[in-house]
Amino acid sequence: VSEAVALAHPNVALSKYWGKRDVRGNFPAVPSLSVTLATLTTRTRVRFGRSFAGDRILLGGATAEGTARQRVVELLDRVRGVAGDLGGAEVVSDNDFPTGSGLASSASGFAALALAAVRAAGLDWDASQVSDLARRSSASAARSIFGGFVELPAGEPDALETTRLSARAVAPANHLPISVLVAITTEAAKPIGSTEGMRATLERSPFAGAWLEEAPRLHARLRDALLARDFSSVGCLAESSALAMHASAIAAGVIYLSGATLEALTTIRALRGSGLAVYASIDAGPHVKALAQPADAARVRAALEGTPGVLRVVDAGVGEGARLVNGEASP
Ligand code: 2P0
Repeated sequence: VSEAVALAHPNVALSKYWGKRDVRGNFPAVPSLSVTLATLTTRTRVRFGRSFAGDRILLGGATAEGTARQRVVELLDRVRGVAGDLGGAEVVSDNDFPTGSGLASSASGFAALALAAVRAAGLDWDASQVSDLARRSSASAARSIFGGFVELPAGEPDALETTRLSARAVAPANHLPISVLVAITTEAAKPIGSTEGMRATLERSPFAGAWLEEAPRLHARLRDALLARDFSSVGCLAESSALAMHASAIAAGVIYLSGATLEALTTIRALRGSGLAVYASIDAGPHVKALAQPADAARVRAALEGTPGVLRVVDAGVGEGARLVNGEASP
């Protein structure tokens, strides 16, 4: 039996990925740039054993079934396809935050799973290879392999499906101090998964074309602002990216926003109207992420905690990429 345990955090995209080039191979149609969070953690243990009867997958204490199980088994099969006969796997994965509600648990989940599976299989892959493996399961997971500010380019599958597409670090965590205040508005899982929401947006939204044109432009400007350490421009462009993504999705009937989401958005925009540099980001769920400078974080947090429909606020800084526990080196 060989095993490895990995930790990974979610990330929040400043410039959003929304839309696949082609469902085959899971290649994003637009580039994205994210911050990896310092809190909210997935911990995943993978064991391979020739005596194991099949794969046993425990997510959050419950045996995974259906699509959730299938997505994990597909990743394990890719690893087995390279490493050879490893036998069955036992996967035990837990989050210290709500799963499947737009808190990017698939990002931290598949990042931790990819790293733990690769190492348990004895493969000596670098972070870029682990990131490509994670992307095939969940594109945002490719970014959680790295810490700090991370970019995932758009990509195109080739006929043989051997094209690699990995995220890469753009700047370290200390490049631009940012507090990400996550206003949690529900504990429930989201009604429309990201894959389905993206597909519906590209197929049905009258604004799909506008999104696909605008997203790379916002991304390039945001990347420049980040490299220039221009916090206000980064925040402003991040809010524009989130609003453009949701505008295109809403027009296709894909609505992740709730009343509480709009209340929190209103709070952030009112704070900004009073002179505070704070900006909003929203992913495929009803939570709102406020982007602030650390000196302003307490004020933003208090305002969000006083907002109707906000259950609690998690203050996350910029953190590390996926890593092994048990004293082993990171990829
Ligand atoms: C992102 N999201 O850039 C965007 C913004 C949600 C909104 O990536 O289908 O779980 O597994 O590749 O990565 C969430 O979708 O999608 C996501 P799949 P994923 O963070």
